[in-house]
Amino acid sequence: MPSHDRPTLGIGMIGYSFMGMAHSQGWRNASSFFDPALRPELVAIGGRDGAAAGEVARRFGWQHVETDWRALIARDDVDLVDICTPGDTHAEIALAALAAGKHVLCEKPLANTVEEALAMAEAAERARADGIRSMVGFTYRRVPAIAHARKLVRDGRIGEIRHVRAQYLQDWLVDPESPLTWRLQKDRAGSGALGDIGAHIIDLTQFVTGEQLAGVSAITETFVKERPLPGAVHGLRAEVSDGRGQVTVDDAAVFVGRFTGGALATFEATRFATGRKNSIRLEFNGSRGSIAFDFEDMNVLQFFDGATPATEAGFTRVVVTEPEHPYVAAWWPAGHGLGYEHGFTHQAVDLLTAIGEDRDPEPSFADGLAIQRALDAVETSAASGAAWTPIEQPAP
Ligand code: SOE
Repeated sequence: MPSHDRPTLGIGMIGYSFMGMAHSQGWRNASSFFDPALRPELVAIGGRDGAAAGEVARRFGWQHVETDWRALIARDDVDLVDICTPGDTHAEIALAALAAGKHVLCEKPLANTVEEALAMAEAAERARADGIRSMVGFTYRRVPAIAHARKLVRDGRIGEIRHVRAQYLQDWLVDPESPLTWRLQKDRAGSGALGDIGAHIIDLTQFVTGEQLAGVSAITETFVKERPLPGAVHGLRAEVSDGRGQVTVDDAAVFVGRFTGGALATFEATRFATGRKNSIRLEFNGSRGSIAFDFEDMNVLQFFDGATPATEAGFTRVVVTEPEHPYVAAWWPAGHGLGYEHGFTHQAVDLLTAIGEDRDPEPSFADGLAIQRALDAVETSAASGAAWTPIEQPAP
């Protein structure tokens, strides 16, 4: 049972839109269902539009609103800075927060460039010496079925991994009149489908296999090159205005790769998979078995155990809602299932636990840097006509 005598950790979150709301409910629920070593206090939410940030503060229970992110970082009652803003601001905010001695949670991808990600990883490493922790928000690792897949792989249940198949499919840009929001601008988002959702499947495949992507050969495409400029924004929806502008990021990225352990991989990240809203499909084929996952059926893991006699073998539909499965015991009785938002609660709990127990949370900024290098290799390969492009590996 959650206890209420845990020491508190003051949270200051910058950004209040989609991710801001997802993180808000994560912080809110962390000590309601779980009992992490520290209890989060929702001290301040930051956003330039004070009225809009204030509305989110009222809905989720943030105590204060700051319209200047530097003022939020400077607050004595803020111990951890949670960055939920577009990628072009991650590095500046994270570096300032670390310099001020604050723990940092930063949304994915870590940054817009390898240079920024490197500076952030180095600053995080320096701050670590003073007990300051940092983590990058690849939340889908915390979907129970995915965490369970990693455990099966670690326990050797599928043996040596030969094939990795990963797709992240969305369709919210199929309409050519959909507005040119910040996610379609390279200077704000870094890249398109590649960094926004391709980064997730790179992280997930590395997380499940325990290996690193070693190199890639890639193609990318921008199917709709010009779109209406955005007008007024209402919550998560933007109106269109009269002008038009250039799309400066990829709409889709397709690449093959090789993992450090030798597995061959295919990746597809697209916002043009008509009818697919948020489908993350992963499959791992090993020498002893296979695992498959689809976020559209996120409480289920398909497991093929090669040790089963051929007459009885087949993919088993494992419903990942038992108390023995990762994260599940804290929630509902078996069979009741979890959703998209629960990953953000698990993320908050894992981070609070790591800080409270003086351990390094995962994924670290160094992990975020490794993924940034993979994204960069995909772009380099695509620009050169799909030439094989090795990815610089983290120091052992
Ligand atoms: C938009 O494509 C987006 O919100 C991503 O930015 C998130 O990381 C993913 O969870 C859902 O889609």
